[in-house]
Amino acid sequence: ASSRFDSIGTGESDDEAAISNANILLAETNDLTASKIINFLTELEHNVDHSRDPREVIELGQEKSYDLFIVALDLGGEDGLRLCSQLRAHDETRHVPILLVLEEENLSQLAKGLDIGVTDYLVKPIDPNELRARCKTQIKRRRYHDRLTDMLKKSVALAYTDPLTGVYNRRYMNAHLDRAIMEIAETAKPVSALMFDIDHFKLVNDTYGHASGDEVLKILAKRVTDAVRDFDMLARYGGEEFVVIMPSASSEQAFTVAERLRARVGDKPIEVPGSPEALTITISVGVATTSDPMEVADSLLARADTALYDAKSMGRNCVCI
Ligand code: GH3
Ligand code: MG
Ligand code: MG
Ligand code: MG
Repeated sequence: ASSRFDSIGTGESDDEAAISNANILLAETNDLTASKIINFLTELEHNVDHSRDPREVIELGQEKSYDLFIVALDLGGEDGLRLCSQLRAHDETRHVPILLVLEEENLSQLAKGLDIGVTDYLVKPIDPNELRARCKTQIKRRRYHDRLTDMLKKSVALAYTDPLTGVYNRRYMNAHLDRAIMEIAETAKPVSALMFDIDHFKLVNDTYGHASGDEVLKILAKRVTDAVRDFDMLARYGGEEFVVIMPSASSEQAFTVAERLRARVGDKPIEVPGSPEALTITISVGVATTSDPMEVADSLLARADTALYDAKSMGRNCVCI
């Protein structure tokens, strides 16, 4: 792409490449200005959508993820600043930078625009190099903002989920279970906990490698997630031990679910990359139930663990209460 950039006199093709492919939405009713901007930005390898209608711009902004809006102050009788403030009012477009395009004689409107949240501006007639520079700055800011948001989301997720399987982690599950048990005081409905552990999992690792073992854990977590109710919570309790918290579930109901999980896991062999044949994995499950709002999570889990131990002693691939 460097030859194209050379044609407009920039010597920074590496840097340019890093910010190509931006999604830009142009709101402009002046066809000449619009085609100039579109041609120029397309040559810089950006994707440009064009609209002459503020309502359509708002709609597009909801549907598609844009890196930049370029908005003309004068939209053929409609007010570009009004559009800008609407873009700022919607969650999907709130943080997308806006470049305002205006005539020199309207520069007095700029202060109002900046108040509304316009990020930068261009004065007509548009100078291509200025357009390039200002777009580049805004797109860079946008990408930086996206990266920060991404990092923040990831660190928040890390606080309550297990990175390998994506299910809740032990700490979060414990707090959730304490809350669920306290709610028994109001609901008068029992809370059950299932604890399960993969049978002879060490053998999977020893035979097919740790990476295959990880894959089994992921697929197992997915199977179990699909098999429980939306308000049941699956958490990774330890290495290959998981817990399901079931609010409003009696001992019998929990046992039925445990049997269903055991069957779901064991009935269908798991295809694992790196292993020649699909692996049949079984689990042993311990079930414990409480109707006492004063019981603590650790005590209920200890009872589930004891039941799990019984299931192992009974020969595995079974459920104990
Ligand atoms: P049992 O039927 O008594 O549960 O036998 P087991 O082999 O499953 O039990 P054991 O506790 O002896 O071994 C558990 C194994 O789980 C040992 C450990 O290497 C493996 N494991 C724990 N966490 C992970 C993990 O994150 N990934 C992989 N691949 N293996 C793990
Ligand atoms: Mg074990
Ligand atoms: Mg095990
Ligand atoms: Mg174990």
